Amino acid sequence: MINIGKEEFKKAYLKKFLEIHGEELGEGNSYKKYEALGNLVKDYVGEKWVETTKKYNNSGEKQIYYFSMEFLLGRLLGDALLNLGIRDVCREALKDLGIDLGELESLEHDQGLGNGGLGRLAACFLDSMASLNIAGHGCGIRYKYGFFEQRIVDDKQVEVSDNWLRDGNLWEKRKQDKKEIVKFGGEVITEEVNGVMKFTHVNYEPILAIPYDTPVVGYEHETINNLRLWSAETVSDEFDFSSFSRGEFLKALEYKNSVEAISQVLYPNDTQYEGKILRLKQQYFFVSAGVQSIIRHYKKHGGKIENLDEKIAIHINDTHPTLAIPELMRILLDEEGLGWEEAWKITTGTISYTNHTILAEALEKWPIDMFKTLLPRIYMIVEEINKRYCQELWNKYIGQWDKISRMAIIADGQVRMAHLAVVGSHSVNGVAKLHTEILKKQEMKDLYYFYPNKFNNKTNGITHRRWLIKSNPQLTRLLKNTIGDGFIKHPTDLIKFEAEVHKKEIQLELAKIKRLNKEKLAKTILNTKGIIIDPDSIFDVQVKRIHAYKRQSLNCLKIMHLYNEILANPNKDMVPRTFIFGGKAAPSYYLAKNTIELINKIANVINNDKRVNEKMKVVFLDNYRVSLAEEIIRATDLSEQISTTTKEASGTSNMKFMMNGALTIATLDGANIEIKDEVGLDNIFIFGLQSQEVLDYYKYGGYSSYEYYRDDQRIRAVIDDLINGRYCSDKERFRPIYDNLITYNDEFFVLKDFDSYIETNSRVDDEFRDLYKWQRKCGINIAHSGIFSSDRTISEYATGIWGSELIYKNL
Ligand code: 26V
Repeated sequence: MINIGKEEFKKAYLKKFLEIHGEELGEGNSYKKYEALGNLVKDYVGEKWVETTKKYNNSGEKQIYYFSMEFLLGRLLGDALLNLGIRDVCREALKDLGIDLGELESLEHDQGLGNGGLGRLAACFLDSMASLNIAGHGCGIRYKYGFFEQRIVDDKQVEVSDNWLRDGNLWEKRKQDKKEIVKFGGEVITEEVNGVMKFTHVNYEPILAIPYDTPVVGYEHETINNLRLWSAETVSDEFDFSSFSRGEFLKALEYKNSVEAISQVLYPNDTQYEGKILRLKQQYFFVSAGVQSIIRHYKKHGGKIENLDEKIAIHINDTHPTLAIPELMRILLDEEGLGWEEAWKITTGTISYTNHTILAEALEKWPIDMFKTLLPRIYMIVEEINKRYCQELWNKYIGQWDKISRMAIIADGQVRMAHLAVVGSHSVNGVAKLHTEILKKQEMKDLYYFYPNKFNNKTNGITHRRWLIKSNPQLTRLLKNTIGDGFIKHPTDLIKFEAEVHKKEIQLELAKIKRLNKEKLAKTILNTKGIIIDPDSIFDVQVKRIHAYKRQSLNCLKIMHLYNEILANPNKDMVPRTFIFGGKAAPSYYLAKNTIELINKIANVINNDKRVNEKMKVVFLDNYRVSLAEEIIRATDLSEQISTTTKEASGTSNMKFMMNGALTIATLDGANIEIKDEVGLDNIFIFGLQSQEVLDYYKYGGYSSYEYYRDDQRIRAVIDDLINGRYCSDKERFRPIYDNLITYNDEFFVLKDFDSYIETNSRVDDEFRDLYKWQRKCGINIAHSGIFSSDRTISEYATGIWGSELIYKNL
């Protein structure tokens, strides 16, 4: 904890302002004020950062490296202040100077280097590792452009590049001296020297990898870990001026651009995605730089290669960093001179892997030719891994060629990254109970039966520091006043709140806090969208990536149906509702973009129909991102978690909503199941198909969406409304959604679940009328949300996967 009083802080701030801007603090220019504060905070962080690194170097404790292509950090200032323990002092000090801390915090550009759940999970994990004093560091790519910014123009999504570094990034530090070289292309010369095979990589293209380090501040400032993001540059930046006169200058520039392209942009998680060479380059680039720098550092501080797996753990976030396996093998074999068996034991002992989805389109596979040409030595190693593994398979499954080729790493002209990840690591985990079961019994069945001990479950979590303490200060205050502040360090202590939630005054207090947060969101909506919403209405929220399996379409049909009902019965007795959506569609995912347009068209029609406006409004919030999520989630009454059962590996926004006292309407999918188990069926609204029913439909068929259309007049009406011009004068506009639901038999069972969804929604309405009862349920959700803190998840990873004595001691 930093010990500093208000006056001292003021002085330090004014001094910092003068120092970095060369002028005294004056009126206006808030960004300069933000910069001064950020730099001051960085000073506080800096000393401890060096100290932590020194401590790690001397203690020899096991170092964990979390490799991920995505880190969706959001803004950093507020969290750093909170974890340093000076957010309140800072707020007061700035207030005296006429500055609003909230305003400065909001000037920071979100660090949006991630698509969604997977990238945000990586960010929550970094926060938890630092806060639990675990030596856990991130390794990824410093994309020049983050995930695109979404604008809504004429109701449609338009993508704008996210130039997040434009105004500088005060948190990062370029570490020129820690650069690495990554080698692409070329050939491998194989020769025998003194009876040992030697592999020499020649004629390759060297690329410079420059690390940028960002401090990860742990709660109470005891530990500051490191997030290292790599940027690609040409090996030599000096232009050969003689080439200028030879007319080759432009060529040189072109080359520079092609190299820098490697860390230029984050790939969106597209359904139509096909293996692109630039993505493979990105993967090898950061993984090779990361593994090389880990080993260099390890050896520099006296580490012995034979003990690597006792001292280092490398965790791969989905298959994207799987090349860490052959890269580590390459270093151990070619540079350290180990034999295959020993290298393999160390590699598998070091690496562990998390799977984040069962969606087939996300399983990465690379064409052999592309792989081999770009990474010739790595390909040889993967081939050898595959050969030895297939030999083992052969020993066990003699003659079962089909099975062996199904399980192989290289087959059908492709390299299967998920198989490589399972074979080359000692632990494979899913991210919620159902997901892990589906991995074991369906998606990776063969691999599971071959390696039963590798598979385990680690249900996801979220950092309660950002998602409760920082983003919902009023609720945090109430919790502190009623159950003390123990839950900050031990989030499962939130369970103590359960004893309070039956009290009327607590229920009223919860309602008051929610109302305040709703008013704030209503203001944001008015300012950004020009839509007036009623803070007394139910805020019914679905914010997440737009995808067919997440079924924003089901929510749309519900809203369209409600609209029909109110028009048919203007006196319908209901609680007014505001339907709020947010989320980005992958740029080439046509159906998802069509869904965004549908939501906006529905909003236009409904929000301009005075006959229904006292009862319903619809809002699509542009550019959903971490900072906007913080504002929305604390103001939500009803959290929509309505994916087709079996499809959402875990979900993490479900946990954030719960922790902020929203009730959940959900299918029994992903971590919704664990949430239901925690709070009990009385405190969550469950509907829809069960997982076995979905799996059976997929296996045996038997579902006809047309029959639901034909037999249910409510469904017929809303489906017809998609193509009769009701929401858009161009009647063909929403034909893709119509076709998906009717012509192509509704792959995600939207119509099948419609009835139970509508029925469950009317139960929501009934329950909401009783404020006390509703708030008691909200309170129970808050009380039970502690186990969904990523501190619990990270403790499980540390003890169950990364295991080391020092880690056990820390927990
Ligand atoms: C796949 C691809 C394919 C190629 C282009 C870029 C790209 C980027 C990401 C992905 C994988 C996405 C998997 C993912 O985000 N899964 C989500 O992980 C969350 C954290 O575990 C989990 O809560 C969500 O349920 C799950 O959908």
